[in-house]
Amino acid sequence: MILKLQRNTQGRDWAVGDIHGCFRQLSRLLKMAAFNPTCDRLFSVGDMVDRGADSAAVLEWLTQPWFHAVRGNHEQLAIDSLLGDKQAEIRHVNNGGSWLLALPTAQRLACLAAFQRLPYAIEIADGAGGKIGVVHADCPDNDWDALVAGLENGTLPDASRNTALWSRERARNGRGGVVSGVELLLVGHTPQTSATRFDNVLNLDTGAVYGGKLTLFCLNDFVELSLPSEEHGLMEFQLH
Ligand SMILES: [Mn+2]
Repeated sequence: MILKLQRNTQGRDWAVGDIHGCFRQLSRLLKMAAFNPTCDRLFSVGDMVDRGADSAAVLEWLTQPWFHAVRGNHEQLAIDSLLGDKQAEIRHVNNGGSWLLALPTAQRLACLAAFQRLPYAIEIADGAGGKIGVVHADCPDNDWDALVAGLENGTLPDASRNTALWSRERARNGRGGVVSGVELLLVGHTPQTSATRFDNVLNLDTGAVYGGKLTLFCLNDFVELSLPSEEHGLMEFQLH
């Protein structure tokens, strides 16, 4: 599954790093950005849920017409758990997913349906041949067009799917090479101190749920905007 969109000509496009249930923080950050839901759009690099305070709010966010997300490994664990995979359920709970089991059945099923609809990748075309890609962890084989074709044809190998959801190679090695077929690839998954660019891959996961910050990136002018986590802000306040 892949979602293909055209660049927004009516307003601004923003992308946000791993939210992990920090939806209140995201709301504050969107206010700072003067986000306008009537014309702007927001893209999530996935891992919207688990560990943070307000994971169940994901259902409300995913119904907004201006909010588009790719699937993260945490959404995949939730899907596998909800489909009855006991090992996935244990792994999910051990990774901050107990909120899901506490939900009423109707909401659990709504999460399953909403997460199963999440594409593995989003492509935003600028109409002049330029593309921005969004995927949770990384683009397999540094080949965007092959990823898109594999998703469209249903022929993506499991190893490539795992790379898209789980790989940390690029963040660990510092350099993983240029991804062909896109001007810029937006990812998350491996927390960085600040939004970090490896070749044409920009990692927007700045560890909001680990006391870091939540980061927005504007696709129109490449401006970044970050908000420290509330816990971190409180600590600073007490120290002064
Ligand atoms: Mn992840």
